[in-house]
Amino acid sequence: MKIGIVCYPTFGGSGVVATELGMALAEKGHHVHFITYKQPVRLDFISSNIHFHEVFVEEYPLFQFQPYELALSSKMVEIVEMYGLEILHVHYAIPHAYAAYMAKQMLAQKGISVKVVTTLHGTDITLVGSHPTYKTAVEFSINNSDVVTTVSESLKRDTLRLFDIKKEIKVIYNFIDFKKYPQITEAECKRNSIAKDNERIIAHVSNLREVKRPLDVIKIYAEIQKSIPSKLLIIGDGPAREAMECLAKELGIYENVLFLGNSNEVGKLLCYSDLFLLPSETESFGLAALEAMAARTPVISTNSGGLPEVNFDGETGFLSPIGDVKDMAKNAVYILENEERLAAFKVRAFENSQRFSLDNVLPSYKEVYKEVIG
Ligand code: GMT
Repeated sequence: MKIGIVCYPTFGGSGVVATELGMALAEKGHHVHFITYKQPVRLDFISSNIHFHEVFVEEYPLFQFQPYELALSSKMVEIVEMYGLEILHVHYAIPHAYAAYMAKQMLAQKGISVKVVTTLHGTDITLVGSHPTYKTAVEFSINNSDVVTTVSESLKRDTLRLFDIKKEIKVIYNFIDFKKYPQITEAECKRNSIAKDNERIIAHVSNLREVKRPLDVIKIYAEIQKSIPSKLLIIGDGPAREAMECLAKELGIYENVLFLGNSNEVGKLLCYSDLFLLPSETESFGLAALEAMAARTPVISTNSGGLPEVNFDGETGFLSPIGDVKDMAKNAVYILENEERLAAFKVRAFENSQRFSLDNVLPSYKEVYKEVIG
């Protein structure tokens, strides 16, 4: 098949899933064309079937905001025509689904048919997409896609609750390509470069936006380290970083918190970790939690959105109500205070992550593509 993939090229989960999907399809012999404004951060040109087409936005002094959708839809038309693409698979509705609809219409005028598959990822529905500023256009683009998928049952329910949807929505969970996931042995994982022998290592990975409740991460850790000697790794960067640093200083724990910034090697960094914190306000799936579990790290998270579909309470970690810092800290201490208990949680976290392997999930996307192109 010849597939165009449109996504955000940054460290966010939707871009990561789109990139991994494209690379997996290319490895299976499909021709995959990434169409976006920058080369996706996780994109490896591992196969001659992978192509990247940069969307260039011409700046003009009249524009207060650059018309990216226009440039994107023009690029989609160009690439579909040039390479005979059969499918445009757009990840994240805003503005990709809308731009794909426009591209499809422009191509139809030339007698060229292309199918649009839209994968909804989370904030494109729950936070941004349902805002009155965008709602009409997002609803229209979802209803006019040929196939719509969501990354969890919870996101499907949210989409049906927040929009007037006339289409069937298929749930296809996010996945991990375990082949690429570093299976680092304990000996290889040089924990003592980060923490002393008697210290536990706790991690958080996100874009440090408000929706992740990043200050709760610091507050939970402040509680944990009262009884568990430990270090906290913050992987990722974003608007709340300074506030997190200030709070850590205020609570007297700053020297135990390591801000590591964005990384392309999350898997390797997680090999150091004993526990993962994800106290998000909302999370359609929580790819970061899955990546943690794949690195044998139990997860302390909220019970919001799709997190209960990924993290099983009392088995792979614990779920708590949003903002309940005390409960999350209590659960974290329960896991960390006992060596055998921690080991059992690590095993179960890893075993559960296997449900979301590339081999289990890729066939669902291939089925969708086959159905849509008939
Ligand atoms: O979490 C973010 O703000 C990034 C966002 C994205 O689109 O890059 O993540 C969303 O998509 C991920 C991949 O499907 C999901 O794992 C995240 O749970 C989801 N984020 C939210 O729903 C807040």
